[in-house]
Amino acid sequence: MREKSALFSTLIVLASILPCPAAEDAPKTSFTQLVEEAHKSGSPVPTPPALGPGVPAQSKDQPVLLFKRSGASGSRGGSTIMLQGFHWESHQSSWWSLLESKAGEIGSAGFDIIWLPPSSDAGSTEGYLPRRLYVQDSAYGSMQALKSAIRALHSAGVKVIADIVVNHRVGTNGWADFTDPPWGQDAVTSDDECVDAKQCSGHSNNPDSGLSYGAGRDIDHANPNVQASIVQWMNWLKKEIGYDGWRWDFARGFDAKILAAYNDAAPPAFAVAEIWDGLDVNNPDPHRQALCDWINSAGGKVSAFDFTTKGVLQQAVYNGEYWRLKDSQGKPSGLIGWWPAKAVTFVDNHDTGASTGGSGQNHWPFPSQEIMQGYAYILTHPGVPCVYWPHYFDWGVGDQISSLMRLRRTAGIGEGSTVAIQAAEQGRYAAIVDGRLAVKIGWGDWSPGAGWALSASGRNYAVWLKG
Ligand SMILES: [Ca+2]
Ligand SMILES: [Ca+2]
Repeated sequence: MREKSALFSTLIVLASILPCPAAEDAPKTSFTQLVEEAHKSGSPVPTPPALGPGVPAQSKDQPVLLFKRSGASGSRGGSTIMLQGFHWESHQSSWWSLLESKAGEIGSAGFDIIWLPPSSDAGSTEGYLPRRLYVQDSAYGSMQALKSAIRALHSAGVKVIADIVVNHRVGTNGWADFTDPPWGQDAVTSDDECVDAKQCSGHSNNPDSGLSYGAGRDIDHANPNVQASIVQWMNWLKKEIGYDGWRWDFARGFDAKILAAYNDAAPPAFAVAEIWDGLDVNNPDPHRQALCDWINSAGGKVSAFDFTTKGVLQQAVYNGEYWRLKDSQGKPSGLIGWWPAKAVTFVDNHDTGASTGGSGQNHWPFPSQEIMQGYAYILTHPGVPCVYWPHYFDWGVGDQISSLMRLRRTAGIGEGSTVAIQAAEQGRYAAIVDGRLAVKIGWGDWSPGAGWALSASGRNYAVWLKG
């Protein structure tokens, strides 16, 4: 654990924000291209990209005065670690009961936060087509089982994050007959598919304020009745169900400023948004710039999953292209290189990776044989690392992940830690973090030298602590 004065924390935050370069064009790679890119494991080794120097930034919405370290409140000494507490096939079993039975293990492993799947009644068993928001009986179990699991997790010292899906909603019997809470059809955006299909008897005068989603009715978040209803529901989730914070699903789906207003009106211990844009792995800067811009738009109050780091890291591991992990300014290439305090890093999630007991989604998986290289990187680097349930509990590497988590905490590595990259080339990457921890991934040799103790190692990774 590190003790830091408030001023020092502020300086770290400022240092983290200022390098964000000015906005560039949003990446134009489609989701399909992105998936194809990820699957090109056998592709020829490309030439290292010539990245221009980042332009120091004065974005329109400087977050400096707005920013608060809300993430730290869910942490133990700033080394916050998160667990994604489900996968795509979790609905097949009594998941809330399983979580309750594992609560002690989750807490003692050192997870500060767990993210649960969407728990409202839904038109799909996974929960991402929410129907009756106040009905918390779902394929994962009953409301009573959910509340009981959350109580057990709280007793184990773990905060619980709800998956908030409000970009869209489905009707109770038809396309847009919303009950519990009741919303009129003026809750539906004017450009939703149900208007064209003449399945709504009415709709809002406003078009979507973000991306649309074809499988559910896109909601008009400018509608004051909708806004009040969502805020009331989220506060009920806190008070009645016991949730502590929010994971914002499909945050590209509507105006970030309204999302931030909801977040403010139902204040979380921790909040993180899913912003999953297409990535050109040979030019990742526009991708992480878009994450910075979104965080700024939301007033700097909500973190973002670091999809840039995920994409660059797995590409590096596929072909040994570890030069990808160092940007033109010598920093990490993902969001953690520019705004680490707002980055939630991960190796895979329920959409990108494999799931246990079924085919799952598996849209953009990390190379499975090298999964521990991924964890050796994110658990030794800044940001808030998020461990994926199947990796920890089902893949036989839980002990290795747990060891890395202990080293992170022992060395006091946290959201704003400083990375000094020692090697980034074909076959190996090495860095010293905060002067206390050294890490190497890849098959190439590297050692921090005298005065360091080898503290964890496995397939193509090693971690040392300063002696
Ligand atoms: Ca829609
Ligand atoms: Ca939308």
